[in-house]
Amino acid sequence: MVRSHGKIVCGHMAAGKEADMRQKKWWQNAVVYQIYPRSFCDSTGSGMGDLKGIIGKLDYLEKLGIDAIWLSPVCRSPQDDNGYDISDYRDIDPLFGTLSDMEELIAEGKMHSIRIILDLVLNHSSDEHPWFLEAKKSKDNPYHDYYVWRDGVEGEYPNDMRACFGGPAWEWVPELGQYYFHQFSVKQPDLNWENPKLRREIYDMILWWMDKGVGGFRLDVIDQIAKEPDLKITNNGPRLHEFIQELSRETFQKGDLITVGEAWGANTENAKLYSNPDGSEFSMVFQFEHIGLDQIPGKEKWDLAPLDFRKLKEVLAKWQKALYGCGWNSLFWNNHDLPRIVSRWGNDGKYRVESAKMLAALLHGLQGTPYIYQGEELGMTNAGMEDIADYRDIESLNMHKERLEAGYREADIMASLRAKSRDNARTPMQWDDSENAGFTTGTPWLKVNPNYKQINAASQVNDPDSVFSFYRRLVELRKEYDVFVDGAFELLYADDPDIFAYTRTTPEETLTVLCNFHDGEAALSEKSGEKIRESGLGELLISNYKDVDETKLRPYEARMYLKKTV
Ligand code: TEU
Repeated sequence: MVRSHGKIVCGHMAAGKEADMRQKKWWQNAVVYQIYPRSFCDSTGSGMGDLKGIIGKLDYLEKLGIDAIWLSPVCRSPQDDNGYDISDYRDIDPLFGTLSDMEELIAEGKMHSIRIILDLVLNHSSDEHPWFLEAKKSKDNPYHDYYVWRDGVEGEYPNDMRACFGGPAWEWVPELGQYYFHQFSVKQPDLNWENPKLRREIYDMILWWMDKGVGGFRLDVIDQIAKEPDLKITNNGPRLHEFIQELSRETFQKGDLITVGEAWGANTENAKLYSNPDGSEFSMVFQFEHIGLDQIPGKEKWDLAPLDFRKLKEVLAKWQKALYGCGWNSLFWNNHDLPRIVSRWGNDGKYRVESAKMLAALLHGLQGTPYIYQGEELGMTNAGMEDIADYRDIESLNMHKERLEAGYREADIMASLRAKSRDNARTPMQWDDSENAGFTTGTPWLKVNPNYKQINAASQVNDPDSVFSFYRRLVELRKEYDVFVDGAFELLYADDPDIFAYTRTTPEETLTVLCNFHDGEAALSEKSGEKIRESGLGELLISNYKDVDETKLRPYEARMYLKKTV
């Protein structure tokens, strides 16, 4: 990798570089499991998941084979955005337990070889954080400059910027005659990263968590910290990488951590900075280019469009190639903000099991660190909730209100929510077929998906054909064969309307992944098919049908082959 005019250019890897890459970092063949704590396991009957509940499920997670847990925020919070509005970064919210429960989770995690990754929300705090309560007192308060303020007149906003959850991005504080800036809800004022004192407080807080033995951090909307509201810049602000490099130098580089930045504004160029193998920023970033491929271009995620499958192949292939040898991908279909992948791009009816496995194989064969979102390993589906009264998410509720006021039809709004609401991912984890899916003995904070009697962990953990067992084997394979970490990516069947296929190659091994993304049969066409058969694909590592037909892929069929070349 060489730098030329500030850009990182990757071509063929130089021999030295290749050797370098082969000195694996622990997180390169790791698999991370994301837990949304309020929906995972309730140990008290409060209806809300908690840390003790997670501790009780470590055996389950060890069986799945994962290396780390990314915990969505559990710090003290008024819960306006389910914990993404933090009022004390150094304490645990009583909803989830205590600081000593967290220490126990870290220690017990170690016993199970599972590291704990905390979610750092550094772009904004809660408006109930003591910093903000002080900041609001007066313009000369030492904390005032921890936030982003503009003088003004009530009713005349500094500009027309909108917040992500609807409404203006400015909130009036009459006592000060000023507006504060918030990219998310009014209860999530943006922190002012221009202020070195604020940055130092943040670093000290991170070092404090590192001292407690956490295994890494996921950094919420990190590409939005260097905002320039006067220029209407939210993500990728001019000082972004300067801030991130300082943050990394002052904190992460003092430990052996996994760090992943959430960056909706990531592209393949800046991702090479974010995930530079020299460790100057993060281990990797979450990029979202593939996530927007089923909405009307230029509109909101609620404006639904069928998935552009060819584009999906193009985008994932582009990321695989661009970061090869000079960065690192994170691999995910799901998280707590996204609909369930089996409902979204698979088939949650007749082919639920096949399509859940196919999507897993497709993702886990790629180069990068895979993330499994709780319940994905069971093939959990979208919530399907018909009544707005059952929704809890601030983004969904605000959108419903705004679109009704704007004259949208209720039926269309509800269709958008059923497809894309964040609550789809947030229904309680389905542990067994007892009441409330074994998640709680109380009343769950969000309704359990009624399909829990068919889809639950208890029925899958010991079934060799289950979605769970398929994921478990994929996690194992990543550790067995170096090609999963090192192999160079090549897309096959690029123009095929149904097949997503690729190879990963090292001098010693070739991994071939063949997937049918749709519910019809897909012929393995003569031209590319022959090429594949001639060379021989090697050993079948994993598949989701009982037998193999060399000429075609059946609905949602997935096969992964490994050939040793030396
Ligand atoms: O999400 C960032 C973000 O931009 C989301 O709000 C996203 O646009 C939306 O969910 C898509 O529907 C992060 C967290 O993952 C999310 O849960 C938080 O609400 C948000 O930041 C604010 O902290």
